[in-house]
Amino acid sequence: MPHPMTTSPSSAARQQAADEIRRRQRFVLSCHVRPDGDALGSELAMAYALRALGKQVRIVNRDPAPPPLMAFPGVADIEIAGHVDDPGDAVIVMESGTLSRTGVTGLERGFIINIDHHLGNAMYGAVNWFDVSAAACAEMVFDLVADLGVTLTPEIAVHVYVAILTDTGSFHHSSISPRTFDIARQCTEAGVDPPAVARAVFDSNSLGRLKLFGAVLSGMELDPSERVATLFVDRTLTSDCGGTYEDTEGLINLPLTVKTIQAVVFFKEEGPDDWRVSMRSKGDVDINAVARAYGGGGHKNASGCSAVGPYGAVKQAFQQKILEQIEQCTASSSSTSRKD
Ligand SMILES: [Mn+2]
Repeated sequence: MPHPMTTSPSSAARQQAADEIRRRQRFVLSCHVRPDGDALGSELAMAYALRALGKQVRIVNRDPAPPPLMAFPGVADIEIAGHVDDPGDAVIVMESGTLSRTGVTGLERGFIINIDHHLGNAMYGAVNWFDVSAAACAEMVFDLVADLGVTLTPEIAVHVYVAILTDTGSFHHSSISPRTFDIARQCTEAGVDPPAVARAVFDSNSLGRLKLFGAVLSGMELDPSERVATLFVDRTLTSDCGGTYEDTEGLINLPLTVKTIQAVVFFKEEGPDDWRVSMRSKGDVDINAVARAYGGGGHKNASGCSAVGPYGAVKQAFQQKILEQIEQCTASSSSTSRKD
């Protein structure tokens, strides 16, 4: 969970990042595997700013962008590769807690500038600028672009805006600050059209994705107390709907829109009796504790792991462990605030 940091170490690192960028010419930018709106927006805002300064930039990601984000400037030109031979004069890694999270080898031979807002960043760079108070990594990039004296062009502004819009869950999460809206305002003044961006990001799904959402949600199971929702998908269901596993992105959040539901567990079949397990929760329900018990991890409200075994047994084990976490919260909140 984000918390305010003292400004001095962060601003010293920010200045160091700007200084190192000014004195270098050739850059490689990368981000975490399966890039999201913040990873791509941060990279592209940075890339446009560096090019405005006359520098050479390559963006190298292991995985392609989600289809709705392909519509934004420069996204289609990103190189998709698992290795770089030439790390240039500097590598700027954004949104990655560790360097291996990029899935790109060869970056480690470069001069690394690490820019991130996730708790627990491994500080793997020659420069490490890390600010957990930023609602999106792109808020940091926005500051860096200003430090470098680059004008906020429509291209830079749209990428910063998309990053903030997506990383805050459409202005839904606790990481939002007045500053988030101030940056969004400046992006809007620089030419961003918020309804057009929202249409492109949220209203550009394939029909297969919508049908898959319907099929998976139709199969949703609830425990008797209606606090834990269980979702299931396999390759057969996916292809019957004309979708892909990537199309299930974001689906896990929908059960949480029901008031009574406190947690969701989503099982994706990877192979026979082999499951990719994603979990989400509300408030103080710590599903990360459940993921850690299976060798996985993430955050308190969003975590994941792998599990093996017959579906019925795996499902029951997770449902029980999640209910235990919910009971723990209920017990601690009723002991501090008795209503009777
Ligand atoms: Mn982010």
